[in-house]
Amino acid sequence: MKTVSQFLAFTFLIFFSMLMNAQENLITNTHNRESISLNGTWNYIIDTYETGFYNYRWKEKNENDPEAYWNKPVVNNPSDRREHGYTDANTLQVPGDWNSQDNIFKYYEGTVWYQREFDAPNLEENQRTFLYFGAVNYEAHVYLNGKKLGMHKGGFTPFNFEIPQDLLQEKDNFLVVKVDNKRHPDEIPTVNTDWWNYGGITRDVKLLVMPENFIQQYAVQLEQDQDISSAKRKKKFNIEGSLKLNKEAHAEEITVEIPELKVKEKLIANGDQLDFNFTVKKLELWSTENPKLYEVIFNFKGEILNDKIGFRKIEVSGKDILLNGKKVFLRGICLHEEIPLEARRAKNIADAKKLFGWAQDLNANMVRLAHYPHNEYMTRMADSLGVMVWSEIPVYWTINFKSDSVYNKAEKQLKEMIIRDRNKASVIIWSVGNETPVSESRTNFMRKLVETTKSMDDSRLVSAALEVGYNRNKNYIDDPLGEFTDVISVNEYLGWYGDLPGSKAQSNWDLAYNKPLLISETGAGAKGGYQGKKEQRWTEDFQKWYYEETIKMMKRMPENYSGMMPWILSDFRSPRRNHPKFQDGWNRKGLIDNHGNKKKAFYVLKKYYEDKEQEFE
Ligand code: GCB
Repeated sequence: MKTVSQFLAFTFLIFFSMLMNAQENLITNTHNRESISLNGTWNYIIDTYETGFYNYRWKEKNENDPEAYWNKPVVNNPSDRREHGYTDANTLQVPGDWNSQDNIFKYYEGTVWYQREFDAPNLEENQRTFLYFGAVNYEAHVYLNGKKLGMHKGGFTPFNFEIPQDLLQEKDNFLVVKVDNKRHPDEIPTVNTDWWNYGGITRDVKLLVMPENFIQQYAVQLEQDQDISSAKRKKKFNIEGSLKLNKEAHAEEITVEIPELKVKEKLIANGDQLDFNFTVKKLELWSTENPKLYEVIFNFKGEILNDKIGFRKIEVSGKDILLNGKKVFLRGICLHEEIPLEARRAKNIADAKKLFGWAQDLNANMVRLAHYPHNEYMTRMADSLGVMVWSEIPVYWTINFKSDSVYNKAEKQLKEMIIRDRNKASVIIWSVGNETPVSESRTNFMRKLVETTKSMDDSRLVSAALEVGYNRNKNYIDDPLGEFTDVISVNEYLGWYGDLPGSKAQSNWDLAYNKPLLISETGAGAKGGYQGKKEQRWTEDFQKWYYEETIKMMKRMPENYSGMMPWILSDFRSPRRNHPKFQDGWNRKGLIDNHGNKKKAFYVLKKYYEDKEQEFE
C-alpha cells in the first residue's frame, strides 16, 4: 500500500513539476530577442484517428517507429512500406487558425500534424536555440528530427522548448507539431463555450538564438507601496524590479539602463534571481492621455535586451478606481480575438490595428480581452495607444471545480499570462474567470486563483466576471467571490435574456461590497442592416433601444459604478448560435457586424462615452 501511495505521490510530483516548469522556462519579450521566424507555409496531415501518434493497441508510438508522423517518411528500398507523408499539396499558413484556411477544416476538431523544415542559423560558440510558440490551440506535441522536445496544453499562452545542441542539423531540420483542439470536460476551457474553437498554430513561431546564460524573465514597475500623490509632489518615484536568469550566475554584472531618466544601475547577480530598486525624478507616468513608455535596456555579459515600459499606479480606494491617484471611469468594450470580416482568429499587427481602430472610434479607453489571453500584439499596441486592458484566463462557465488537476491547468495558464504581460502598463486587471456558478468548491478554486495572482503581481487589480441575481425591482450583486477580488464585475443582460429593454427603467441595484463596480458585459443581438420597430428582436433598433435603456439605468447604479465594457465590439462566430435567418453561426451582439458595418447602437454608446470623457476630464 505504502509503495503505491509513494508511487502516486512521486508521479504527482513529476507531473506537478512539469506543469511548473512550463512557466518557469518561459522566455519573455521575444519581440526584442534575436530570432528567426518560422512563420509561413507548413505542410499538414489531418489525422482524425491519431494514427500517427498511437499504435493499433492505442499506445503512444515508439520514438523510432517509421510510421510515427514525427518521423520523416523515408523510403530506402522499393519494398519499404510507408503509409504517411507530407506534401506541398496540403499546406497551412502559420500563424493562423486552420478553420478559415480551407473549408475541410471549418468544423474540424481533432489532430492535425504540421510539418516544415528549416536550416540552422550560424551559431557562435555556446549559443543555444529554443523553439518558441506564441500559442497553439489546444494541445501541442513538438518534435524535431524525430525527437520529442515537449508538450504544452492551453490554447492562448506561449511556450518554448530548448533544442539540444547535438540535435540541431545544419540543413533540413525536420520540425513536426501535433496539434489537437478536441474539447474535453477537464480542460481549460471545458467543452462548452460561446466562441469558435479555432484550431491550429494560431500565433507566431520563432527560433530563438540565445547566449549560454540570459535574462529569461523580468518585471520593472513603480514600487506599489509608495503614495503616488506625494511621489508626484516630491518628484521622486521608487522603481522596483526583479530578474530571472536562465542559469545561476556567480558574481556577474547586469546593468539596467533607462537613458531618458538617466538611470544606469549596476547589479551583481549571484544565483538565478535578482531583485533591485532605485529612485527616479521627473517621471512621466503612463496614462490614457499620455501613454509614455521608456526604453529600458538590460545588459548581461554584453547581451543587450530592450523593452519599452510604462510606469503607472492602478489602485482601488473605497468605491473608486484610481489611475495615478486620479479617479478613472472605464469606457470599455469587450472583444474576442477574431477578425469577423474573414471569420478567423486575429494574429498580427494589422489585425490589432483594425480592432483598436474600432475601439478608439467608439471612444473607448479600455478593452476587455475576452475570454482568454489575446496575442501579444494586442497588449503591446494597448501600451503604446494608452488603452487600458482587462486580460482573462478561459475559466469559463461550468468547469470541474472539484478537481486539483483542473485547478493546476487553470493556474498554469494564469501564470503564463502574467509572466508574458507583466511589464505592460496597459494591463490594469487580471481576470480569473467568467460567469462561474456559485458553490463552495468553485469559490475556493477561484479564491486560490486570486491569491496566486496577487502573490505574483501586486501592480494591478484582480477581478472575475460574476453574475447578477435578478429580482423584480431590486437586482442584487452578492457573489461570495466578491470578497476576494479588488473590483466587483458583473455581466448584466436584463432586457435581452428575460424581459424587454423597457424593464430596465424600473430596475434598481443592490451591491453587497463597498468596492468599485464594473459592468463587465451587457448587450443585445442585432442583425446588421435589419431595421424595424424597436420591439422587433434582431433589429438594429431593438439593440439601440437596449443600449439607451442600459445607459439610463446606469445613472441609478450605486455610486461604486466605475465603468462598463459592453458585449461586444463586433459579431463573432459561435457554434451555439443557430437561428438560420438572424444568426447563422454568429453571435450578433456586436456593435459592428461581420462585414465591418457599424450598427445603430454603436453611436449610442459612442455618445455616452464622449459625455463620460468630458465628465472625467
Ligand atoms: C455571456 C458570456 C459571453 C457570451 C454572452 C452572450 O454572459 O460571458 O461569453 O457570449 O454572454 O452573448 O450570451
